[in-house]
Amino acid sequence: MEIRRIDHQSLWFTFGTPLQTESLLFDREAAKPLAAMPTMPWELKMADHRVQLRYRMTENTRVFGLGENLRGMNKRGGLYESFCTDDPIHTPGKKSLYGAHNFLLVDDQEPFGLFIDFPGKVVFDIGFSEHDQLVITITGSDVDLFHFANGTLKELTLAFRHLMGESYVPPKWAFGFQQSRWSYNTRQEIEAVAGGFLKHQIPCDAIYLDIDYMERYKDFTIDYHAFPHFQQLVEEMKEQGFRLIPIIDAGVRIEDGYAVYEEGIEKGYFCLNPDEKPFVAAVWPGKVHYPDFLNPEARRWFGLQYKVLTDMGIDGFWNDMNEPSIFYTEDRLRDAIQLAKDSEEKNLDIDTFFLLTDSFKTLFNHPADYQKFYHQVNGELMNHAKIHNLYGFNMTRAAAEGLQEIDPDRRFLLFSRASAVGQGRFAGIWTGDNHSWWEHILLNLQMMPAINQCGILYTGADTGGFSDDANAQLVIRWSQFSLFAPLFRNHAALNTRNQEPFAFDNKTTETMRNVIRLRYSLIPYLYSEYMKAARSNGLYFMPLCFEYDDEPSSLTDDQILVGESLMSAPVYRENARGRYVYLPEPMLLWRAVSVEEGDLEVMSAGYHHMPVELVETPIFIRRNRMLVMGKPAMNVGEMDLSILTVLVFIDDQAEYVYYDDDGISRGYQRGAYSEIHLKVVRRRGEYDILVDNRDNEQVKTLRMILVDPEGLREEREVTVRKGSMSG
Ligand code: MIG
Repeated sequence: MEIRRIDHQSLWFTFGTPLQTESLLFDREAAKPLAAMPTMPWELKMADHRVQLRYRMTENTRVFGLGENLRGMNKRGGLYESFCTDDPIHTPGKKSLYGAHNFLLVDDQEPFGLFIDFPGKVVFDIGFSEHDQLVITITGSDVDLFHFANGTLKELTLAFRHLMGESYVPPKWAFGFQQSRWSYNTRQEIEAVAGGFLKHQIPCDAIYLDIDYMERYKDFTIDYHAFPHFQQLVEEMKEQGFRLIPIIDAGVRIEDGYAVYEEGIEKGYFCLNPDEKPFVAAVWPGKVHYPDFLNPEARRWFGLQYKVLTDMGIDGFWNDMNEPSIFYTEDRLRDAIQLAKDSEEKNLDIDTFFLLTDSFKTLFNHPADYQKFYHQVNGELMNHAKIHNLYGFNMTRAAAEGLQEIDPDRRFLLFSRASAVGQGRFAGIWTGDNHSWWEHILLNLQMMPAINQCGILYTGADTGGFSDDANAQLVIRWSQFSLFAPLFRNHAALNTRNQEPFAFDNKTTETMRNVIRLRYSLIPYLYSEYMKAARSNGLYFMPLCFEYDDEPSSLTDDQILVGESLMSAPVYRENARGRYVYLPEPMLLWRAVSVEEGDLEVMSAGYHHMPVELVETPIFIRRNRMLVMGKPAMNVGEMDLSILTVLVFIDDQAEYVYYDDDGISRGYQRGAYSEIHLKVVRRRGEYDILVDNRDNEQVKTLRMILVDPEGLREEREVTVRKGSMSG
């Protein structure tokens, strides 16, 4: 074991010779070797080719992190397995979802963070087997481990994020509303959906193409029967304000004459059997090979395939099935069929009957199938199970790097289903196949901050729920939460009820129009917060206890902070006309009915029952903070940001840095962005407004709405030109 100190907060332990996962990027040379083992809060055990960490929890210990996972924000009481899994039923007993996010924060007298840089399975038993024991079992003995200490939960997260590197930045239009469904099957259906948004005057920036746009589910092909003149469709849609976002699956269909397949075979870019023939599994296209994304050449090859679509005007993608999902392997299916044949004439007893049905039921993503194939890593064959959690990561990295090579200065929308730590540098994620269940609104909220802690900032859930049928109320309430998420996308599964904003009754259409317009009005703030978080390795969503020290804040896990000014406390129970909220300090509640309407009410610190009608979105503005809003339009590109409304809840002094840029290029990395520094001081009922607008060329009008702790409201209009001013 080697131990090094990276900085005053971060220690690095190496066991054996770990694979370089590239989850973290930092100056490894600068880390200083330590001669002796420092005193650590946890105990270490190494046996049977495993590394195990054990920590004794007190009654008050809380554990945060673990990214995309089930249960509440405090992970205590659960058993979790990091092993990227395509599990479409997110019930509380499940141990793995699509991501492997091995970062956790132990909130105790002396808080600490741990990141386990290991690409195989890791088990986190957080007081599940024994209520006071946190046990982390790493299924291997070659691992890098990072320990973070000397700071608050927020500081420890930032220290970890600092080692990971800057998070992915999507184009600004990706903050617009997005509509998806599995599938809009034809050109006509896409045009009808776009027409629905236009007819009902509901803003929308993107419409999704699920697997049926492809020819026989072959990546980088188009089914021209269903989508004639595809490129023209892409252009027409763009003229109407909609971008089309196609899905890309991990598996490559085996089909003679299909160029991607043939080239992959020729160059040896697919995962292999032990006999070094390409491994075969079945997914949507039928039999496929999996590209070996761990091979840098294969990665570049696959990434450049996206050009087929970008050449036709496509600006964004979602990568799916990249855990990778396996429907079945040939031999496992053969065994199941054989068992069925053998059973045919028999009088099956209970055990043999279940053996038979299970042999079919367990075909899907069978754990043993992940041990059947190999990658080429540094010239050697490496078993997939050992690096499983890097697969989706490297597929997404392939896409990101390919897109960057295709068009170096352009930002593309890109998000993935499977993920691991480090992937946040390349793309976002969506949280996969949830259900149209009320419980999943809460789950969505609880996952968001943990996903951010792992460095993935661009994220959101299938709003309205993927599987099962949604009713209007669910879609509305869910949207009232998702309007705070960077990725605000309504998506539903095959054979479920339509759940587009205009798929229900007129009243619902009107409410959804208001909710989505509200989202657009928040984009100046949401984008500003996103960009600041991305550029400073900061957080966009946070649990209350990351900002407030009091006990109730650390117990609150159905409310979250959105950027530095807002708190969201959505209604997530059916038929509820309100909910309980906890306020760690006085806040201004805006019960937004629409951009233009809704009561403003100052709420005192403490617990409250808050009435919220179905048409109302509750938005909390923290004390001495500001919310910058713009005028909504039918899409992000059409928004006129020369007039901004700034809602300020002010006790004595509020400051805000409003960030903006061109939203499409990488120019911000070279300093091409603007910041307006706003400061409002309230003294004896008088306001001073200070504006510092160093780099902004545009003239802007700021409509300042100032609300004091008594709820007294004043309005000011400030015209901002280049330079500093006060008013
Ligand atoms: O096995 O492409 O999570 O969003 O609609 C299902 C069809 C495959 C799973 C994705 C979902 C998508 C669906 N896909």
